[in-house]
Amino acid sequence: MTDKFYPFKPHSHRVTTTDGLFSSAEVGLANRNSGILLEMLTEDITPTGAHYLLNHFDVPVIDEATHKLEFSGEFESPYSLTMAQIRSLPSVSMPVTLECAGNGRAGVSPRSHSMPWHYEAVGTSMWTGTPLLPLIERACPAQSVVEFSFTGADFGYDKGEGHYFARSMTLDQMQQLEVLLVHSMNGSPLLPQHGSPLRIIVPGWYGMASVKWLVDIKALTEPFTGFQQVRTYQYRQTVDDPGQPIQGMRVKSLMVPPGVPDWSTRCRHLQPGATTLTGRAWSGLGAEIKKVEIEIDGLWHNASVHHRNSKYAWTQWAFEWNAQPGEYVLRCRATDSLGNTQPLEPPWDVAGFANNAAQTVHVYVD
Ligand SMILES: Nc1nc2c(c(=O)[nH]1)N[C@H]1C(S)=C(S)[C@@H](COP(=O)(O)O)O[C@H]1N2
Ligand SMILES: [Mo]
Repeated sequence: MTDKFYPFKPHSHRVTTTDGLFSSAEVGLANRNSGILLEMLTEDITPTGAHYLLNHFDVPVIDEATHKLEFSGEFESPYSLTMAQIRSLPSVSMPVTLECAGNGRAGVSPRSHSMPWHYEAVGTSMWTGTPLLPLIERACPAQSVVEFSFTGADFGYDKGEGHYFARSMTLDQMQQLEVLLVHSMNGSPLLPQHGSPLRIIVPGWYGMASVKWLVDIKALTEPFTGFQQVRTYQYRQTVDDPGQPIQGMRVKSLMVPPGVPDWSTRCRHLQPGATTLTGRAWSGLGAEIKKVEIEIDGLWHNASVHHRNSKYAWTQWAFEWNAQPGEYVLRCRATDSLGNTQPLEPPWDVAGFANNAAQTVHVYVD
């Protein structure tokens, strides 16, 4: 549907950047799109029910018995696959950390009207499926093909444009990132909200690339111009800036908030003495975590960094703190193998994307 015939035009524009309290529409989004519980950062694999969720529109309910994946567009041998055929293909399981590009948006000021994440839009699952590239090659893309679009079954409106959620990638990108066609999460079939029965997982990139409820892979002879490719998920300095496409995750770390919370203020209370601060760190494009530092009372200390269990999974870190009575603002920041370190202040982006500023945790040692 084009903008011209869109009947809800007066209600279709997005509120521009805002500050202060969250709007009721933002709270509505937050109630649908839950985040990880930070205490689950102790686990290598996030329990499925605690993995964050980001759904733009409504969850489509798909019957796996009749679902088909189409290879369409400029292929010499287009074909389709049933779920039974997909499940019988060579199987690969890989732990992959996904993070939403909007994670941290609530910390960017003024912020854009969208999902108001604080820190919690991240998680790691054991994804099972089959490598995507051989399936694309089997359909024989025409010589003139430049990229491939991935379309989900979910339809909705943004900025007045009706569209199915869809993204694109080139063959080179898919090859470098070992993109998987996925039907299972942590050993069970995908849940409806995580893309049942079929999605892709794009390791190393922000989550928007990992299209859920996948119905179609199209070979294109021109770059894809779908809404989710060009009208959002771009780093923009101003609203008129065409922007730079968002791809790899920026280096980031999070800590399990130590101690126990106060129910209403969420401030943390801790007993004095030895306590282990721990959390996770990750980066994009398969880069390794080289260093995690913890700030206590204005001094930065090196945490110990454990080994990750896959090129695309987060790393655990830990630091022994002898907590003395007082009030503290703790921070953690990671550095990756490409030399990138988390900033202390949020990087600026019009839509509040990819805010990887160091997390702060306020604690009272009683
Ligand atoms: N079809 C479809 N795929 C989608 C989305 C969506 O709304 N529709 N959201 C994307 C975004 S922005 C993210 S961060 C991840 C979230 O995956 P999860 O909900 O399984 O954690 O899915 C991506 N794939
Ligand atoms: Mo996202």
